[in-house]
Amino acid sequence: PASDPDLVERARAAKAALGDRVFILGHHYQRDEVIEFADVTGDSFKLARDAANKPEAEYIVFCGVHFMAESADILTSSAQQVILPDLAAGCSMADMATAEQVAECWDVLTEAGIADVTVPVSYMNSSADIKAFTGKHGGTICTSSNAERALTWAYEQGEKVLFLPDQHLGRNTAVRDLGLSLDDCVLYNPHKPNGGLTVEQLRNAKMILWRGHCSVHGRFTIDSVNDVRARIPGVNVLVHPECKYEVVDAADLVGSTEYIIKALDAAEPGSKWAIGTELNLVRRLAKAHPDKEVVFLDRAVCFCSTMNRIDLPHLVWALESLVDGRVPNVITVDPEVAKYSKAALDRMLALP
Ligand code: CIZ
Ligand code: SF4
Repeated sequence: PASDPDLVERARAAKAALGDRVFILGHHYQRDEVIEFADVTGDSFKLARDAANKPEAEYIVFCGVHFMAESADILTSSAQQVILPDLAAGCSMADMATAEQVAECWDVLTEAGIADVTVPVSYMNSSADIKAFTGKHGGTICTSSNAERALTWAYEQGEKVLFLPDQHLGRNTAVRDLGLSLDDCVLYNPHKPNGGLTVEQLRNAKMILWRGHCSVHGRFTIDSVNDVRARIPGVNVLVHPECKYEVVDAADLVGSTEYIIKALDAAEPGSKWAIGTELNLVRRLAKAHPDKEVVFLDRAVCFCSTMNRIDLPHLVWALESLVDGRVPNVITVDPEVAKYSKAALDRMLALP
């Protein structure tokens, strides 16, 4: 549906009134009506770096989810304020690993005698608390673009990896890119005593996967892949590595959002693509490539509901508040947490 013309006008006016004082970031999974006002689009890490490269912007309006705004706050200067237009825009995956649960897990590993040979690797999609835990224990952050390099580095530092919080990205990278076997991986369930694992299992494992997943990418199944192949002969199935192992295995190509966007830019006219990632992005790609057939991998509609909380009314409210001299929904990370998170992020930036 078309955006309310009145709201579009108000967003334009507020943005123009703020000029260079505001910088609007739009994650790839945001609604079209929001992306229209973004100064830059990207994945969470690219956006955080873009914000850091805009020191003249006092206000960073982050159209994305909470952990992304935290990362932007960690990477930008203290003079910049990061604003999340709706505080309820969280991430179900990031919420699957709390600081308390991860501290308890580390105690379990310590008791099993393996903590000192285990390196934590945390996906960008995690809270600042989890990034800080990672930094404190000598680990690194990774994105879906550099997970292979991050894991390779981690296995040079220690024998085992504790991968947080996305089991699928961890398993897919360990098995497909590093050549570990599925049996080298164990799944740590934070809701069970000892993670639901025996000490023996923990000691034998090379990869300890946290039992978290993305509610959007986790929905794609082997049936979605088989179904689209039957429906569209010759289709290229391209999925995000947050999808389940068997889905990635059945796909033709796997990669991050930036990879998916580039793959379609490079694709031949007339080629056919079924994309397994968030629906706002897939619909925009379909629109941007009318010479190719671009479809969503599943028959069901599959938006990220928390991403979608940021809509034009919320953006207008945030911008108009700034025009009125109020700074709404500021995301600030505790300085101690920010320090250790930054250590983990810096380790990622230094990856070979
Ligand atoms: O699934 C997500 O939320 C992604 C791809 C986030 C990101 O890192 O941009
Ligand atoms: Fe979180 Fe998945 Fe939504 Fe990304 S798409 S913000 S990982 S729930």
